[in-house]
Amino acid sequence: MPHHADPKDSAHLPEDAGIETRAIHAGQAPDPVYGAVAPPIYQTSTFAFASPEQGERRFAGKEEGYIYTRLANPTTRMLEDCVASLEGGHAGIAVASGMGAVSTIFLGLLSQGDHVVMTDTVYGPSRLLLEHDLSRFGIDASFVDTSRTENLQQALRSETRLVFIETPTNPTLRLSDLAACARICHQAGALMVVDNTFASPVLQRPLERGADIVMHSTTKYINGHGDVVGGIIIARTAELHQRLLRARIYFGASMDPHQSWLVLRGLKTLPLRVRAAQDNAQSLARMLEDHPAVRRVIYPGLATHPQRVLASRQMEGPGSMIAFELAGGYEAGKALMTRVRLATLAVSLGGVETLIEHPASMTHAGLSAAELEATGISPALVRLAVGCESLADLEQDLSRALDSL
Ligand code: LCS
Repeated sequence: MPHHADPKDSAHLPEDAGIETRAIHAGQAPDPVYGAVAPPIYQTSTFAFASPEQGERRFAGKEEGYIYTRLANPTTRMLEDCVASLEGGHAGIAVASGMGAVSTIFLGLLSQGDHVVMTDTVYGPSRLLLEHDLSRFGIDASFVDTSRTENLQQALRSETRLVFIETPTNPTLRLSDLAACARICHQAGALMVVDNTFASPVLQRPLERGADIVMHSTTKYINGHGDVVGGIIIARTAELHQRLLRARIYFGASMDPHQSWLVLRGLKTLPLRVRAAQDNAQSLARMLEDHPAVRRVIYPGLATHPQRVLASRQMEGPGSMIAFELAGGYEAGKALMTRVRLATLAVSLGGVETLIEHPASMTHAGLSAAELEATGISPALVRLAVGCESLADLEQDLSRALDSL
């Protein structure tokens, strides 16, 4: 496997640098050519060799250095090193989208006859990929509510190679106990992968709790500005990293340098954005809970969330996703989504702008009626991805729309 050099060395960072410092500096140092403080965009598909011998040495993995952007690129490498530092992993692998991360993990680590256990409520397409696509390659999967560890234990088979956990789940905000799940996976000889998109490394670092691989849709909090799709995978060990890097290179879901640069730019303010949005969400969740038009609010920061204790044990905060059901069901939800003005009716999340959507007919529309019911995605459920606008404006927008129902 060809290697690449590390031109951006962040050795100037103290070992114990805080997460705000690492989000800004990890993997980056002033440009060695002109001293540019902002990371340069190495918008090139290929890299010149000084001699045929150098090309040969690089391909043979005997010399560090860049070869070709699908394999590795300096701008992308800065992003990979920065997120790997935030998650506490060996190294990062940036890919074209969050689904590119999910598929690269499966294609890189699974073979015909293998079995996967996945949290039943995940981002719809992550489940559908296993159910409808990887099943064609002889890979079997079970979908269970991993918030109860006994379900995970029971679902494991001798062929289970991988357990894929999403916590908090999209969109029902159910939590799985990461440390307990990791113990169960490892006893069974399975790898544990965690989709950490909803929490971000600011609020939850699964590798510290025993996960082997963590992944993100960087489209969400990591980039945070609603303007670029992307994904990243961080492995705990060099061995897993090499297997996943090979899958990225051969299946070809590499992130483009300009895309990497945009994500790197957004990443610098990740801790600030995550906390600002979370403060807004905490207040909005209470407001929703007190409103007569609302039947039920799901938010890990509310006393009514059944896993509030687990949330405070394994997360540094409840985040900024809220799910709620209106007393008037789907019809009332549709009216609400039409009447809000500041919150935008759109899928996605984790950006500075507040978005509202209907999971059963949008993000999770590919699931069958039975699957939706089993996973608690009722027709009445509305998902609110809280952004960083002024709290008073968000409160006014939501309460005006709710009062009109
Ligand atoms: N994992 C999670 C938890 C997600 O929420 C998403 C996208 C993905 C993976 C896939 O990432 P992508 O390929 O889109 O970058 N979630 C979306 C959502 O809830 N609304 O729109 C997209």
